Amino acid sequence: APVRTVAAVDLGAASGRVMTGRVGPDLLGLAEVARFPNIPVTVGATLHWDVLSLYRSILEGLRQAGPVDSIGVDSWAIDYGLLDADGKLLGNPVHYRDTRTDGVMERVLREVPAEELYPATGLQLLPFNTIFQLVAARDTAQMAAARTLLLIPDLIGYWLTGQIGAERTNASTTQLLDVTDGKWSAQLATRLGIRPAILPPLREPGDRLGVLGKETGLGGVPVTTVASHDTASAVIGVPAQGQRFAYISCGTWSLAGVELDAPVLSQESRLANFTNEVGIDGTIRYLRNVMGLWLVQECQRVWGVDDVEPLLRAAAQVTPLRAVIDPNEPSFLAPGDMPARIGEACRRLGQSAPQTQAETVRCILDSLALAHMSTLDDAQRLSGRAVDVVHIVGGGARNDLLCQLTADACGLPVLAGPVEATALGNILVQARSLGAVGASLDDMRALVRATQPVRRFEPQGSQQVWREAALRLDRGGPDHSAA
Ligand code: LRH
Repeated sequence: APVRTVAAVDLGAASGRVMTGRVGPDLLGLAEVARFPNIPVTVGATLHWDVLSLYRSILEGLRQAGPVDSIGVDSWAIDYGLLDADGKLLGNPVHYRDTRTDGVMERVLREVPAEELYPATGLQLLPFNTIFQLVAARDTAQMAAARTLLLIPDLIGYWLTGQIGAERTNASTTQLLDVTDGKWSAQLATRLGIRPAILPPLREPGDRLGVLGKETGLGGVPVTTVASHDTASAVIGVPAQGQRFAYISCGTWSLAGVELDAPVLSQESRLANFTNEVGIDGTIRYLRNVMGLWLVQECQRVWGVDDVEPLLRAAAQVTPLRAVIDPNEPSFLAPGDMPARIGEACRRLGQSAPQTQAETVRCILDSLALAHMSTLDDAQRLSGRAVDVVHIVGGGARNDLLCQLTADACGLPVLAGPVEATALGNILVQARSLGAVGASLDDMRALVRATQPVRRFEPQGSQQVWREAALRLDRGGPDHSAA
């Protein structure tokens, strides 16, 4: 098979990037072409994504990438733009951290009980799931004018090619997709006052989407549908062998879980707030969202500290497990004074608040490691899938302290990397469609294993201290992760 060059557009909540990949049967080379910040904008009282700025940066990045055989786009999940009857975007997409969904989930659950919603959709309850955002927007003029809902990568794909559709892995994060028959749940939508007609036809990762429109100035290049949910692409890029592995896709969020062949829809799974997101080739990502490095990022913003490395070095010197919090406390979700909120959470749990930046960061990292531990414990128990190793991919794989703490807490070796698992997953799906790599998920992972550096962290110390630290969180009352 010939070597192919493809471009991956990967939009994260904090930054976007355009990467190129050179791919062949024994080759997987990655180069970063452009990286740009993703800065939300408050207009009125609403937090928006600056989607035109992202689009401009994408086009610039693609221009710099030079000639490629195909382009694929992935992004964070759940958020969407609405098109009117002329195919024009209605307003700027709203950020999932916006407050418009406050209290909406609770209202919806009175209309459709969780006992019914969970087996139908398989999704964990996150207050900002697309379904709740749509209910929050139900009576707006914008919604009345809306004809088509496009998730962010589908919106970018539409602007690039003129083609409309809903890529399946990302569609599965809306809570409007039926996890059993794989179709949009028109009935559920209608029941909640969401017009099913706005939900576009589903398409599959690997499908040819279209070609770049003339007005992009980059004409004629094919665009391939990838696993457009960034987490779905990241899990493709996990260099795992066999099935006995857990993954943590660690960036703004820590998405921690296992890969299964079928969803787990039990009552226990629902109460533990585990999600069944659709992956490539019929796989299920059985995981729970842990509020990840957002907690550090938001501290950095408040402190005005751009470089995280000195903070991490200082945090490594702090006494371990001085104070721990539940990262999934709802109060951490919105932008704001994170250091103060962390301090309050510590005090509420009967611990003294961190006094320095280093102590605050250490508190967050200890707490994330602890959340990784309980999440992966739950994932194994609820799914029956035992694991021998934890793969950390994404930006968090660069964070040695977090990788080591996670190994210690889980009592398992951590394999860290690749940092760019999402872009690799994006690239591999395109390459597969072009016939440049083996056809199976195992083939794709074998190529990642053979070509990408991975670092190993052995568990140290006794897990007992972590189990004891976990007990401190019980004083906080019921498990917040279950909403
Ligand atoms: C990670 C992610 C995650 C979603 C969140 C909104 O970037 O896609 O899987 O839960 O963003």
